[in-house]
Amino acid sequence: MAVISLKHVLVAVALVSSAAQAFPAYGSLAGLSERDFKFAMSTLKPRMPAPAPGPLRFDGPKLAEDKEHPFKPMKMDDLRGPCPGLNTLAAHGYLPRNGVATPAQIIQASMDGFNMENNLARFTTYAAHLLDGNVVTDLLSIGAKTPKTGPDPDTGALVAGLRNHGTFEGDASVTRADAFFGDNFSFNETLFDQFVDFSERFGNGFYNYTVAAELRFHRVQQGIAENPHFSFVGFRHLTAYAEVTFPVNMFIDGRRTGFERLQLDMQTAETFFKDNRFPRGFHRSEKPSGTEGLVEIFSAHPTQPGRNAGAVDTFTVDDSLGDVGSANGFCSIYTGLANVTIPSLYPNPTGVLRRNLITNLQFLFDGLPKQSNCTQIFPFGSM
Ligand code: HEM
Ligand SMILES: *[C@@H]1O[C@H](CO)[C@@H](O)[C@H](O)[C@H]1NC(C)=O
Ligand SMILES: *[C@@H]1O[C@H](CO)[C@@H](O)[C@H](O)[C@H]1NC(C)=O
Ligand SMILES: *[C@@H]1O[C@H](CO)[C@@H](O)[C@H](O)[C@H]1NC(C)=O
Ligand SMILES: *[C@@H]1O[C@H](CO)[C@@H](O)[C@H](O)[C@H]1NC(C)=O
Ligand SMILES: CC(=O)N[C@H]1CO[C@H](CO)[C@@H](O)[C@@H]1O
Repeated sequence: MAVISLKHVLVAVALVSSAAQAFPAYGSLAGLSERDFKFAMSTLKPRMPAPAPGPLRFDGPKLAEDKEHPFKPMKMDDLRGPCPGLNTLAAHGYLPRNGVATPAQIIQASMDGFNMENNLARFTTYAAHLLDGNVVTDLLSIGAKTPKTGPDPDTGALVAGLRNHGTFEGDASVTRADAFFGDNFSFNETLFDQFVDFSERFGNGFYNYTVAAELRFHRVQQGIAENPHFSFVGFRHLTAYAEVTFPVNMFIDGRRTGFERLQLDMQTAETFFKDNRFPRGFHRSEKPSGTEGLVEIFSAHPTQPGRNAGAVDTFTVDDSLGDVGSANGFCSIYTGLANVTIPSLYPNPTGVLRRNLITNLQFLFDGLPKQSNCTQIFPFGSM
């Protein structure tokens, strides 16, 4: 008798707390149990995915911190994550300052603030949205408020947005430590000191493609030697190389020319990586920019995708989710995402979830580089 009433009390408490605890509109629906999914759908407002913005009309350099985009310090409830580019865009109001946005807003902001090239902005953003966003509400958070990255105990939601480890966010970042070491998204002073040291040794005090090649390779070697769970597979094999080109292509003032245009000074680097803001007077890139320099950075020290097997120095090659260095590099990464990783997050989608997954996968495919000629994959069928 006593046991039954205690059980009733617990059930009642659980009902009250889950009723009070609506599913967060930006929480990922990946991997939810059927029960949690039903609850989520009962509280969420589904939206048709907004169409992807096209290229900029004026695509030259432009003052980033203009009248409409002043820097403002974070408020208590603002969400920030591992990407210094997106954190900066939110701090200046190119993105909603709270850090929750639609994919269309993220693409537009990356173009407006940094002149990121349209296809790259689309491919990156839809990959992020499919991996970490809420595809039913069409919202993605660029990070999280609390350090917590696991599922929310009340709703099962993955609320960490881009801080979520192992989907987009990954190991071997140049200014953020691996998740294994505890803090996977914050600016890390020790690693930034290493960034400065490499820039002194290989770039005469500036960060450039030569420095990027050395530092990228070194961070991979560090991961293999120090992190028993070091993982460098599939999409991460691409983003790790793409991200080291961004500081040269998009953190340097677009009014520079010649050799100087490709040499990033340390004060500017620190303003973006640590303070997440545009330097005073900064002008965005002079032309739509993306992963220029990636091939020469990769070729300087080619690596293969793979992971440590639970102990340091046990790196084992695994190219089942793609390999940037292979003949069809970009397509192999796309195939890993569309054929394996994304369907594994959503094993049996139906209704509006399935519809929006199909739409976002189409947007992802449309964002592939124009010359890439990849075979499209339809893991959820077509509409
Ligand atoms: C288009 C949408 C974008 C998305 C979804 C995105 C997402 C991310 C994520 C999840 C990471 C963390 C990956 C990791 O290192 O573990 C990251 C890193 C990074 N992002 Fe972005 N990003 C975007 C645009 C940009 C832009 C426009 C810039 C620069 C102007 C930028 C610069 C960087 C840099 C430099 C890193 C590397 C940080 C490091 O290694 O310490 N991103 N981005
Ligand atoms: C910064 O990164 C280093 C190297 O990965 C790591 O040992 C250290 O614990 C990190 N520091 C903080 C404060 O997270
Ligand atoms: C990087 O800087 C070093 C030192 O100035 C220079 O020798 C090298 O050519 C630069 N690399 C690139 C790609 O600009
Ligand atoms: C996609 O995965 C299936 C197995 O789930 C496999 O049979 C097929 O060959 C894969 N397609 C591509 C293009 O890799
Ligand atoms: C694109 O791929 C198709 C089939 O995979 C092939 O027949 C065609 O020649 C390719 N086109 C280019 C421009 O590479
Ligand atoms: C795997 C993972 O998410 N690791 C960590 C990421 O960073 C946060 C904040 O320090 C940790 O709480 C997670 O355990």
